[in-house]
Amino acid sequence: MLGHQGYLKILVSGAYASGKTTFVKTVSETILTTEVPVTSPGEQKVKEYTTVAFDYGKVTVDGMPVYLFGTPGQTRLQFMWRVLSYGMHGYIFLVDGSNMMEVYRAKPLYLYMKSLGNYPHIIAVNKQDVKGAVPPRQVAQILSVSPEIVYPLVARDKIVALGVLKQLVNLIVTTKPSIKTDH
Ligand SMILES: Nc1nc2c(ncn2[C@@H]2O[C@H](COP(=O)(O)OP(=O)(O)OP(=O)(O)O)[C@@H](O)[C@H]2O)c(=O)[nH]1
Ligand SMILES: [Mg+2]
Repeated sequence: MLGHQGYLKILVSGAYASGKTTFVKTVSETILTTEVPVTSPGEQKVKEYTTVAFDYGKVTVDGMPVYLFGTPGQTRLQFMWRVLSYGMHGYIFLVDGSNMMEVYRAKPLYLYMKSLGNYPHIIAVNKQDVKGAVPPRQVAQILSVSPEIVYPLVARDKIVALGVLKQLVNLIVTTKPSIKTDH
C-alpha cells in the first residue's frame, strides 16, 4: 500500500531567496502566503518581500490532492522547518542556481533537511533562465547526491515547475512507506 492517506503533504524548502514562494505561487490552484517587507539591509538588496511563516498552496497532480508548504528562508526563522515538516510525505529542496556561491550556501541547509528524516525528495536548481546558471549536474557533485534526483527549474515557468512537482509526486507514490522520522 502507498504510504499516504489519499493526499500528499510536500515541503518546499531552500535558502533565502531561492524561489520557494515563487514556486508555490506558480504551481498552486489556491494559495496563501505570509510575505512581509524585508527589514535587514543586506537582505533588502536581494529583494523586497520575504516569507515569515510559510507559503501554503493546493494543487491536484494526476488526481492526487497535493498540499504544498513553502518554508521561510531567513536563518532566524529556520526553526519553522522542523515544525512545517510534521507529517510530510516528501520535499523539494530549491537551490538558487544563478551563481556558484548560492550553491555552496545551500549545502548545510540541505544536510539539515536530510537530518529531519529519510524522506523521498528531489533537488531543483532554480533560476536556470539566468545566463551562466549552474547546471544541475554540477549541483549534484557539490551536494554529493546522485544526479538522478537533481532537476533544472525556472520557478516562474508553470510548465517547468509543474513538471518538477510531478517528478516528486511520482517518487513518493512509488517509494515503499518505510519512512523513518525523528518526530
Ligand atoms: N531569474 C529568476 N528569478 C527567480 C525565479 N524564481 C524566483 N526568482 C526571483 O528570486 C527572488 C526570490 O524569490 P522568492 O520566491 O521570494 O524566494 P523565497 O525562497 O520564497 O524567499 P524567502 O521566503 O525570503 O526565503 C525574487 O526576486 C524572484 O522574483 C526564476 O525562476 N528565475
Ligand atoms: Mg518565500
